[in-house]
Amino acid sequence: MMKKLIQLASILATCLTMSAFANEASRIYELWEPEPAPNNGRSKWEETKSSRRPKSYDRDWERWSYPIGNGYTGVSIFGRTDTERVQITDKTLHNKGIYGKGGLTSFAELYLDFNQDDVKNYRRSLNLNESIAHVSYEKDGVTYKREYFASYPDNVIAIRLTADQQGALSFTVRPEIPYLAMKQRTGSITAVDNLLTLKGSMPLYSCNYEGQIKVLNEGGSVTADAKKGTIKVNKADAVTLLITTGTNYRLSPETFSNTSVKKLNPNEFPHDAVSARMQAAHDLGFAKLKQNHLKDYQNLFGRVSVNLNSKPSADPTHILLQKYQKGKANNWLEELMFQYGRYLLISSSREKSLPANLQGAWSQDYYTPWSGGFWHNINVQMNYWGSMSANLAECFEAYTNFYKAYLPIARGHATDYVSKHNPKQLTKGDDNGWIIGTGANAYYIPSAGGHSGPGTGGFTAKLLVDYYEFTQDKEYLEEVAYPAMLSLSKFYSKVLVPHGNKLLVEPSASPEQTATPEQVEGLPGHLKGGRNYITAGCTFDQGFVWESYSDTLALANALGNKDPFLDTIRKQITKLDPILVGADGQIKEYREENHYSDIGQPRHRHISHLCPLFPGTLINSKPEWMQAASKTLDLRGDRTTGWALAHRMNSRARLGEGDKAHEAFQRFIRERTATNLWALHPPFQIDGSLGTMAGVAEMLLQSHDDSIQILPALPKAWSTGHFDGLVARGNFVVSAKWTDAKATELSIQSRSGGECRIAYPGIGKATVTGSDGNQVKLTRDGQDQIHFASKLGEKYSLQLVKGTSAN
Ligand code: FUC
Repeated sequence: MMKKLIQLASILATCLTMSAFANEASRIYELWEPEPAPNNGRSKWEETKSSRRPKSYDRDWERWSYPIGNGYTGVSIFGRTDTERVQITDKTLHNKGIYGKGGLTSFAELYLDFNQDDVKNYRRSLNLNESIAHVSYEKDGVTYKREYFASYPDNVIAIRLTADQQGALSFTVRPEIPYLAMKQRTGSITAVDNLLTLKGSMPLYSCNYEGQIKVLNEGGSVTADAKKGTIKVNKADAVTLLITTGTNYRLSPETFSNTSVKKLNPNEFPHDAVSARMQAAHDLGFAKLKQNHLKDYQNLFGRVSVNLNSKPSADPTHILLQKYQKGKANNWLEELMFQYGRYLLISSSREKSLPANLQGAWSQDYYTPWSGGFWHNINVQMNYWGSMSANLAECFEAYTNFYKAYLPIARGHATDYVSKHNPKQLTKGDDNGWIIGTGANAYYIPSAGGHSGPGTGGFTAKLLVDYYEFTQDKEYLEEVAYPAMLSLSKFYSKVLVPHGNKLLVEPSASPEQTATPEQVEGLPGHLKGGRNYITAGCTFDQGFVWESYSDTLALANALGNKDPFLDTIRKQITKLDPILVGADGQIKEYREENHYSDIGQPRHRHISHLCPLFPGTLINSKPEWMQAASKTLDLRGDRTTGWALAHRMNSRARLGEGDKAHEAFQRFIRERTATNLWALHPPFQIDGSLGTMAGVAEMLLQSHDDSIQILPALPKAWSTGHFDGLVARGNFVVSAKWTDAKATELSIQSRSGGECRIAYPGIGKATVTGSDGNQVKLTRDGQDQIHFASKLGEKYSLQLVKGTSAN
């Protein structure tokens, strides 16, 4: 399905190397420190009911370790010289988790005992251009080096240790199965020749796991200690460590629907698969593995550059961050954060892996905060907001596959939901659509309800629609996006209840907002569990019904589909009345609200009533609603958590408020970013990193309203710069250069053909040439918009005329 896109992407990559911004490729983005990550250990392991910070919390891991990953496996590297710690997460390994419904838990720890102190010229780094972590230092006149990477194509972790003197490498390889004492898993370690095997099971869901570590020495010797489960390397010249992990997990409807121990087949073991991968990696050897890894990774990472006229900094990352936190603006750090977001997405979400979870692919925990799941009331969606615009649509395929696997369960949930809340609307069979609620994980798919209304479904489906709109993949439209939208719309049509001449979702809840009994006294809704206000027609739910209906109609149009149900949508969409402006000029969160925050916490992290602004589009359609959204953001304020700042940043970008979007980004960096640049809620959650990455792209390029908007929310701080390779809906790849906030160069590659409509102040006077240098026939829609019929694969340059407002 992606083949055509990938082919075009590589054509484009070639074009970009020849482009005016060619030297961009030489900008190296790296995180680095002159010290190893500290490793003071975790807090006590005992079980806890705190979803935010379980007792296995490990501050050093969270703030200082460097993450690498290949979608399946996440690895955290400390880079130590006494005892190196390499913590390994396999996204499929779950214990019962914090809520008893499954939760991510650490797979393994790998310790390398070097016992080297007082080293000189120490440096550790994480190179984002190559996705390789490095450690180097000197000890007793010998220079030691290490490289670490996680390969997606060969599904293996490779670590290479070298020294500049022969026979200098002596250390013990000592793996550990964490949290065995907690008795939720069994496990043992064997050491035979040069192979360590970690094996056991997680009886809760019959999950069998295996990890293998192969120690390949060049020179010297290796000796296994069967009793201790370790391997000793003695006087080697160089060593390659290969690590493969696996479980018997299957992404399938049965895994979600089967109950408890029957979720997986207890008689199935990953041994053969893990061994075969190890053998294949061994046969390839380190150099070829690295070559395969670079080819795969750089094809994705190398597609986009963003240059905000910054000077690369020589400071260690924690100093760079500290200076920024003390108020020193730094565009380099902002660029680095953008590329780090892209790096983290590639490292935690690949075509054949599970999607990026709440912590991406990294958890050293016994119980990962919030179970390390796929949170569907904003977090998992935020993980993918930037996937298409930042030219990483392939990474979203992980979510599509997840969606396909959970769809039968989600259909069952829809039938149950309608029979519970609106039984008269129930259709026999399973034609009641589908719905997913908030706290999903690799083994469990919840229904909507509780603290978040069924808008969670539309929130999710927006990604499927976006995937089609960005890639123009017709097969996806036909097989995934349109059926998903039609079916979701059917579900929504059954949860709408007439209120006068309006149709309102009932019951309805604005995600996680909490109200007091005094606030809701005398109102038609009620407080659930004493906190969440459950009512009819919250903006979050009404908004997503509107978005889903309108997307369904648009996709039906693209396909020429005439399903009779579309008439129901056409009738109902006019009665949704989703956006209401209150007495303070705010977008109301609840219909019953008059003044801002009559109901709910005024500074709540969620801004779910602004979802029709971003990622939705409804609010964008009316200037007075845009103004009300801006007012709402002012009232809500930016004193909030990591991911919540990312939503504010994207929302401000949609409003064209570049400086305010930038302020949210700055606050995110100052207050919610760890020294390894991970996003902190706190604790660590990947959504903030990926959401702000999307925010940068959204500030530079937008395409939600049928036109490609160039530099729609440029802040003063970025008044000069250029970008290459961002993607607009319609599958257009855009490059732009600007000085003093005015575009000077613009080029567009059409990856799917079709009408290309570009909006920019003064662009009406521009001319467009194709790759042959000939002028293209175009239509000018006034001063600020042009459009032309683009040809598949063609690259166009725009000549912006001096003297217009564009130049
Ligand atoms: C949502 C948020 C919380 C947290 C959780 C994982 O429910 O409201 O703040 O991020 O997801």
